[in-house]
Amino acid sequence: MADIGSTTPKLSKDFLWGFATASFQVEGSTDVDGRGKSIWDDFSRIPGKTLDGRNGDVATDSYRLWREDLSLLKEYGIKSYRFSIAWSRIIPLGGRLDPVNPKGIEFYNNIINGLLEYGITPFVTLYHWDLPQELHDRYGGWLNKDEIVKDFTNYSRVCFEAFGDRVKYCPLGPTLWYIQTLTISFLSRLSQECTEQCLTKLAFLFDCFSYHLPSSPFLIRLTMNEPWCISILGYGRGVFAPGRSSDRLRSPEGDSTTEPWIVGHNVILSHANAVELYRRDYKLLQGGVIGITLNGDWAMPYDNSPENVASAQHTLDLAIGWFADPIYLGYYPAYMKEMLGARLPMFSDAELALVQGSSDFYGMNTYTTNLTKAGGDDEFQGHAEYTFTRPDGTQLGTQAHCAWLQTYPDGFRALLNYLWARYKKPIYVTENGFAVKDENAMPLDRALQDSDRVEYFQGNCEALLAAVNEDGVDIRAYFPWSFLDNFEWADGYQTRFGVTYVDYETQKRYPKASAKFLTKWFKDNIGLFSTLNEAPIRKAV
Ligand code: PNW
Repeated sequence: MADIGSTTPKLSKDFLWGFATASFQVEGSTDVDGRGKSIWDDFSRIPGKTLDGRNGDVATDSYRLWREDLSLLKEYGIKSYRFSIAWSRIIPLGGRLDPVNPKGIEFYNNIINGLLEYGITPFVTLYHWDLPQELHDRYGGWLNKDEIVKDFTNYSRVCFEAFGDRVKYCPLGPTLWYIQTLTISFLSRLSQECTEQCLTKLAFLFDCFSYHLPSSPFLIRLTMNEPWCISILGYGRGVFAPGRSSDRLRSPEGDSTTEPWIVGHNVILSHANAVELYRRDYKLLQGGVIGITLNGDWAMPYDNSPENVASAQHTLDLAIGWFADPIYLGYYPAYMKEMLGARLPMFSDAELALVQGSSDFYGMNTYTTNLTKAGGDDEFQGHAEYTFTRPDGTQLGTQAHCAWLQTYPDGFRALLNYLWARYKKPIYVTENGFAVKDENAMPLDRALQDSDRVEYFQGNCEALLAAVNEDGVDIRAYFPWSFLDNFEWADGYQTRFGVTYVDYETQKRYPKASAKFLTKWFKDNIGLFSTLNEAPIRKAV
């Protein structure tokens, strides 16, 4: 039977997919070209903080090997690449009065221009955990609201200024850009009459237009990666930089009962201020979208007991609602207010006006599903305990190298549905991935046959397709974590998340079976049409 376009529903042709990385995990070259130190440089040097005492000095050497990396991305045929900018390469000392480093700007310009030449959309994260050490030393970094909000907003401005003009490169870009420029200069002459509302409407129109350009290579901006990890792992559990905690065996300083909540609040405000700046001064000219990305795994009650059912929602409130509720709905979750009382900082009315609506999409990093039981005193999990063992003793899925990760595609689909129903924003899956058990100890040829990772991605890709086509969830992007094996933070280099194997002796890259699987899957499952509704009826003949 000839098949002219299968009847199987596909993803829209605008669907973005690609691989993700983060600056500190891949770049290395930490002391060249004027880069300042970040909190991870110092933290990883404290004995006992990372597995085998490893650090990011070399990582995957991507600062030097960026051309090779871009060629491999092109070979993979991805549509978009998610990477992060190292704040301390752009402003080595971090602050608003500190000098900008042209070498840092040049490095990311090379990457952005290289991607655009290959027709790959840059998806940029401004902050993926590598705070300039100087800001931490000077005034306490994320703990100091007034300073950090201003410094993060300034750093964002430098990035919007330096990298945001690339919309001009899209095929219809020059025309679109010309029309925009003319309209804006006309309006600014009439600025008395032109209300903010009218400018916003106009920006929206341009945005719709540019969004629907065929694979328009505009920059997509993320302010922050995973505020829960920044706050809880950095200032509560003390296992990530800067390593603060009340546990004196772990850290000489810190207060896990108050600091994580202050840091989370300040991260939200810094994000919101950067977004406001972008929308006010850059969006009209640069187009594109801006948002935040949150980590959060699906939570399923261990059994039907009312307290365990409640614990699943408390887990979601803590992991996701803490940030998503204020940003998309305008308030902190009631459960958190009740649990934390006066320890949860409050937003002023003016702050809330900035925070609510400050993300154009829902940026979703997710890895697994936890079965939750009520109990325990862990505030950071919403007083819930997690397990992968069902009441009948079976495991939820395939175990990864990390204790916290098992495969469970139904949970991925359920979480997509939950987020769409609750926040009603298009979803960009900005991270999803699997570390194969003991991969680091395997000979190369076995490591390249990463069948557990293929199983993970196959399950989740099918779940994603079903969420789009059967459940009607608006999902616009999917970024497997990660392009390369890399520095897995406190777990050093033994945990490998890459779809590309990195030999750390030679820095040679080898595509794993999962890279080939994903490349083929997206080739087969991205359709020819913008939306399924617009597609002509396709029949199998
Ligand atoms: C994410 N957990 O972090 C990060 O964005 C990446 O940089 C990282 O490499 C990746 O996931 C894999 O770990 C997480 O403990 C770190 O649940 C820890 C957890 C979740 C996400």
